[in-house]
Amino acid sequence: MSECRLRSYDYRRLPTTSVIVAFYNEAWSTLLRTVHSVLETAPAVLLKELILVDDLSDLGHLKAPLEAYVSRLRRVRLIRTKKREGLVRARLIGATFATGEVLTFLDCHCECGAGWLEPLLERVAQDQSVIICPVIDTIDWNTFDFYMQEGEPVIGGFDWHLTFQWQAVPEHERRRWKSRTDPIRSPVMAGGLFAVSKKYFEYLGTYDTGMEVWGGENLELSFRVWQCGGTLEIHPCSHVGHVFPKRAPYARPNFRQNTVRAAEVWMDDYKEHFFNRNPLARKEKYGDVSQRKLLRRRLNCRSFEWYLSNVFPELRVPEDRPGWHGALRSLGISSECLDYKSPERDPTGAHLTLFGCHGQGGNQFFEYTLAKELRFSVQTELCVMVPKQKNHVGMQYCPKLGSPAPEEMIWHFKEDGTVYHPRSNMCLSAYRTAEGRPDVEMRTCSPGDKNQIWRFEK
Ligand code: UD2
Ligand code: MN
Repeated sequence: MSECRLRSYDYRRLPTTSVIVAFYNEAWSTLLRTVHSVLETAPAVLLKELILVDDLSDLGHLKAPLEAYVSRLRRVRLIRTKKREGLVRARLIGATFATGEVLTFLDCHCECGAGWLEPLLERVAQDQSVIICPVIDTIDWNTFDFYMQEGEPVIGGFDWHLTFQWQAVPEHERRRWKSRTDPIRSPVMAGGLFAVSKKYFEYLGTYDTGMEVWGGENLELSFRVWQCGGTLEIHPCSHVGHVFPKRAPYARPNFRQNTVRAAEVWMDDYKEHFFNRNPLARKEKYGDVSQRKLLRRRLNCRSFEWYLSNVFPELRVPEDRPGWHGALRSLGISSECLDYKSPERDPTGAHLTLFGCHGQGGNQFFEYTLAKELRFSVQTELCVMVPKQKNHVGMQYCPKLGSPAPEEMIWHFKEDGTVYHPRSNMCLSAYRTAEGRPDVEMRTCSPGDKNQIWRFEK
């Protein structure tokens, strides 16, 4: 942004930083692109060191060749972990070697944009209790071109499955700004790229070291900083490119355990909405979180309810009334449940079908609300509806928070299990296609027809 180019910084007033990059089996070119872009863009007076943490990689080029290469570079340190730690503990091991006042974390396949560091350091200097992230631009996975996010940056959010997602800046945040270069508050961070005062990070309890390999730590740190009195922001003048690969260079076993740890410690009773949608998480062995709960008490942190109403009011809190949420099993074709097919999975655009009940929530989780909507909420809030003049069942964005649902989205889910749609005067029915595939459509209601009877089950 032109406004960003016009800003100038007094280096004497900015804190110094250590940049920490943990890596596991990263390619030579992407790792070195990260290293050199930090060295070329970070003002020498501000960069104490760049700490590379090898999380016990086994690729040959990361052994002696990397060591030799790095030894020729000033201010770059290479640390090796003694066992595979996962990104949380690898980053923390790096942090123990940091001599700068601010810790700046990056992934190992990044390219820093010109002037990325100064706004981050300036913000930490202004307010010690801020975790500040750059805008994350995309480095194309095929061509390795750098694509800068144009216009207003996106911020971080999540749904009740606790999957991270990007979202637009809400109106109440935009109203808070005095200029386009103001930092933007974000409910959660993507995870990899941020700067934080070393002292404050330690005060906050660094990371949950019970988290393994990958995932979930970004939500945990985000909840924690907000609930414990700090803020999480994205600086629109700081840009860092990141490769979002099709496939990571390492196996990512399930990270449910990490997510459950975050939910158990920070979400109070709201964690139930997550568990309802993810029954496997309820059974997950997540280890001991007593120290983290103690930390929460010691820092006198606020409730998740406070977080939701003050930091993330856009997130609709599900009703999840007993008996009115879960998988919708058909009594007629009793092995099958209502199942959402995303547009990528179903190019015909029907979006709703039947699929063998799997008991794992996800695409089979629906909620019947007091407003008589049938809601599905992975990423966005979708409502089951019947388009005008059609007898097929579809999905559309639910009405905005606080607005009533249009008639197409209103259902009478009766005690006898029929799901009646007043607007079309028809009932949701299971049936088999000509090829014998189970599916759903709207049909004239016929009392007693098992194909029109549905049960929510957990
Ligand atoms: C995103 C974050 C990432 C992290 C992750 C959730 C961005 C741009 N990226 O996924 O930083 O927060 O969400 O956990 O926000 N690594 C290790 N040891 C391991 C596994 C990974 O050191 O066992 C390193 C890895 O080499 C990389 C960093 O940790 O430098 C993050 O891993 P990633 O790039 O595979 O994660 P990403 O970008 O898909
Ligand atoms: Mn990454």
